[in-house]
Amino acid sequence: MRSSLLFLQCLLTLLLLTQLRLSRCQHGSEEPCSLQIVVPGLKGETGEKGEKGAPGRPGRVGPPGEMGHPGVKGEKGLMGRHGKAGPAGSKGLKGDVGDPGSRGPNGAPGVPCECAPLRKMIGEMDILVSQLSTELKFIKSAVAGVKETDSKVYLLVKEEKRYVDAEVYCQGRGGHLAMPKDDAANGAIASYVTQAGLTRVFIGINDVEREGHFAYVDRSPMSTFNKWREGEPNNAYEDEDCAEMVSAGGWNDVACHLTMYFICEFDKDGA
Ligand SMILES: [Ca+2]
Ligand SMILES: [Ca+2]
Repeated sequence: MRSSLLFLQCLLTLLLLTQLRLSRCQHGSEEPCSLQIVVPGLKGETGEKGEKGAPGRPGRVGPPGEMGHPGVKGEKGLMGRHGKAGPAGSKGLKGDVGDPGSRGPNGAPGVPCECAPLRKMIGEMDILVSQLSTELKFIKSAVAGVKETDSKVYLLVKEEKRYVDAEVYCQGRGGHLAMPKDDAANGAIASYVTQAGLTRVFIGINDVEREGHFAYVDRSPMSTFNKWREGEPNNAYEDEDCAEMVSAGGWNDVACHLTMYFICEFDKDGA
């Protein structure tokens, strides 16, 4: 290494001397230009060691080193801060029905209705009418012994009277002696007589005004309907101008001066 440096120094010195000689020739000296070869002298003695030179410039950056070995796992760090809230999730399923809540407070009092007393009165009257109807029905059937159809009320009067007096009695109460004008009415009267255990009662039929031409006691004419028994009316002894009903419902003309029980009839509509 050291010898190589020395050789390189000698070579450089020789080259420098050659150039110096050439430059003198070109600058027009009077002497003819001739090429002289300078031969280096003998190697001198080794000089004294020089002083330490200034530090050299920093070298170039070297290539990256190899990847190191993985280090030992460190200890677990402290818990980080809370992250930001995530997006809302999807809607969940419907839950079960909850328990009933407690009872709420009472509402405000309502507005008093003026018709309330009237309703109460009507309600009480309805009850009263119902009671009176029941009582009247009882009096009619059990006490007075009344029988009735859809349009008539019949009353058996257990007082023996002549025909004329019986009619006066009935008229005094707003009616007449019973005037059966159809099977329904005749049947009702007949059952009434039978239930009373009677065999004969006066009814409102007579031929007082004209013999043989019977009419009802209110002077209304007789229709085709009649319940004359077999062989009646016979005007027996030419003295039978009034009529009676026997228990089976048949009619018979009898003397008006006889006295017997009788049946009054009253219109339900009061006419
Ligand atoms: Ca007669
Ligand atoms: Ca007769």
